[in-house]
Amino acid sequence: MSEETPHFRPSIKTQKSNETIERSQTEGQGGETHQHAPDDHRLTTAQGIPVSDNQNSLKAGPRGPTLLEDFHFREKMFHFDHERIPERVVHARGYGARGYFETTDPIPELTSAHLLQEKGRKVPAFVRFSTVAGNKGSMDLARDARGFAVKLYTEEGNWDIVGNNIPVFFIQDAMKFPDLVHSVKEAPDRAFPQAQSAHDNFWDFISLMPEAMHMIMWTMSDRGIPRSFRFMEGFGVHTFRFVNAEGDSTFVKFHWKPKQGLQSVLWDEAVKINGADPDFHRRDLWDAIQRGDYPEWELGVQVFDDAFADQFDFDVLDATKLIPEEDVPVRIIGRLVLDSVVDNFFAETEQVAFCTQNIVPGIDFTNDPLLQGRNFSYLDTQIKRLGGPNFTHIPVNAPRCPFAHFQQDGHMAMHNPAGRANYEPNSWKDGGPRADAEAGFRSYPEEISGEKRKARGELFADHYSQARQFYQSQTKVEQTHLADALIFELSKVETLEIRERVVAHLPNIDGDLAQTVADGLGFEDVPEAHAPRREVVGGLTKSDALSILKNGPDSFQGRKLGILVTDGIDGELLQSLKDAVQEAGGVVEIVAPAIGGIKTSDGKRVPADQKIDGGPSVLYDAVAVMASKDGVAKLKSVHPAKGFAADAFAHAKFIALAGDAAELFRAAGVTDFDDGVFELADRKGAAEFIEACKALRYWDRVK
Ligand code: HDD
Repeated sequence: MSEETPHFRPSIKTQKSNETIERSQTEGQGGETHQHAPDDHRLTTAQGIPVSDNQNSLKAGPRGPTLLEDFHFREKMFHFDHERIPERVVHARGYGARGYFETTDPIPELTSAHLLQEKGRKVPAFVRFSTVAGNKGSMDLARDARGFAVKLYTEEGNWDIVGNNIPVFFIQDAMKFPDLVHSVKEAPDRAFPQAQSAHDNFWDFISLMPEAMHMIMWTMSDRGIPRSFRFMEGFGVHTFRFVNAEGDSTFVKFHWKPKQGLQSVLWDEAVKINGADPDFHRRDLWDAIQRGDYPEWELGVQVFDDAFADQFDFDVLDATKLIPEEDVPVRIIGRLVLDSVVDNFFAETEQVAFCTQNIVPGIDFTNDPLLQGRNFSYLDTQIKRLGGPNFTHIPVNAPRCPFAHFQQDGHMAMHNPAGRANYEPNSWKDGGPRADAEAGFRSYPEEISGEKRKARGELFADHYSQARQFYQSQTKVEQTHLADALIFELSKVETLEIRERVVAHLPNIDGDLAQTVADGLGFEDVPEAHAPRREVVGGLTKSDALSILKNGPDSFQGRKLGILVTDGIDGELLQSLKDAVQEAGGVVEIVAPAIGGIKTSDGKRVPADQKIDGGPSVLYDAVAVMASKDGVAKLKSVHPAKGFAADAFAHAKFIALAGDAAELFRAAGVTDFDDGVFELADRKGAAEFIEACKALRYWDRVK
């Protein structure tokens, strides 16, 4: 047995890893933890002591026991054993990216926020998207709300807008948050189900919390299964305040509108994507940024005053209600662009600490009881996760503007005051910073009075009106998806009484919805409706802004075409299809029987991106199948190839067929080709097909 094991040096010459290495040497915004020079390959301990052997621990003889004095082994193991920090109690699964925010329409008349005073003012941003219920390793396509948390590093400190992709919430008072989260996460005895709401505990809680009904409409809609983080809206949810330089205040709600348009997947796709690529959303964001297709959102504000709030049918402090865009239009004031992936996931995405209470002068809170509770909770949770009060010293959390205070010491203190003064007032010459009554943050001096009571505002008791408005604002296709989702989820609920108690809320929302769900669950009748605590407000106008399909992209930009190919296909035709996709700003992935790719009829090799069983059609926005006579004969006996065809058709995708590809579809049971299926013959046909793909789905197929 040899005492010296030769060093293994991994090759790092893949294109992708080279890119990453270059970037991390030049940028390093968030992860300046590695202090050694890039060309220094000498392995050391964390104390900087050079290491002679990284394969063997120190032993008394080659077969002897390991010696305690092996400080290298001891340190390596000690550090490894402490690698994990507690995952977030909610929103554990998430993915972050860097970018910037730029003001496009300044609003000094509304707010004194420095960032929003001038057109073109730009600040760095960090955004983390997430699911809510699943743990850190869960799959991306769970049916769930998505977190949409934005940290803006402004010149007056960090401003966090910690929102979701849904503008309302399940509950009205933060008091109920632990109950909500306990109910949706795994049951304490069996530790399942994870990352899903389709179980008894969740629906038991919901059935007893009518205030959740509006949010339930949203999570059961296709908003709960977005196609990508890039194609979702974001919302600040609560009503906040703007305060201008004169001290005047207006109410404001924040909206992030994706330039890329809205898009979701179908539930059957979600289920299959979770198996085929559990990292679908994070991969999508990473790939888009890496190829320079930077996702962009507009920041919009709905601004309204006390007079509007007083005549509005609902309480603007109630986070289970939204303000329809038709009532108060969204004014676009800025844009958020994500143009850089992180250097290190842990340093940035895992350690980023969003806090709702991080606001800057010119912004203020309202008395929304959910927001008030959140302001307490977020700071609290950072201590637990990041280990102490100095989490603002971690680069991703540190302000990018000058800062100065008298806080000191504590675990991992990195910014330490110089000099003698660590208290105020003091009489020292360099006595440190002082408060600034003019420029400093001042709360809006709202007059408050009231009895000290555990209670809620009267209008909070309306639970169904906006749920109805949401449902009725959806297209027929979307209404069907929503009903199907409720049927799916409730079919996983084992306790009949819980199923019935949930369905008994639905007649208060929409009679047809109640009937469809009752039928889908095999009920003889719709259960008797729960008596609403407050009369449902009828006649609310339908709002197009609430539908995804009415806010689609009308472009194939940033979307993906999967092309299933075989040997012997027409190489020129393939190229014209690729060109058409590229022209539209989309991406192509080649799927083939083997990862080595195929040979076209003129003998050219085309490498594949996916082997057929790793590239099912659910991963793509549209598909093409190009197959020669021999090729299709082989494909017909490959189950995943038939699945590729059958799923693409069932999921209402636009499909292009070339050569003998139609035979694969017939073998997969698809015989009725409709107008969403294109015969691909030449360059013109390719362009026409991609033009049609802008609509993303051929919904007529599944009407
Ligand atoms: Fe929360 C994380 C969004 C209500 C307590 N929340 C968290 C994140 C998002 C939201 C996006 C992840 C941030 C990140 O990426 O690190 N939460 C919301 C929204 C809510 C909401 C839109 C309703 C409008 N949350 C809410 C309430 C409470 C919390 C009522 C407690 C009173 N949320 C937390 C938390 C988390 C969190 C426990 C877990 C990890 C963290 O804060 O940093 O404090």
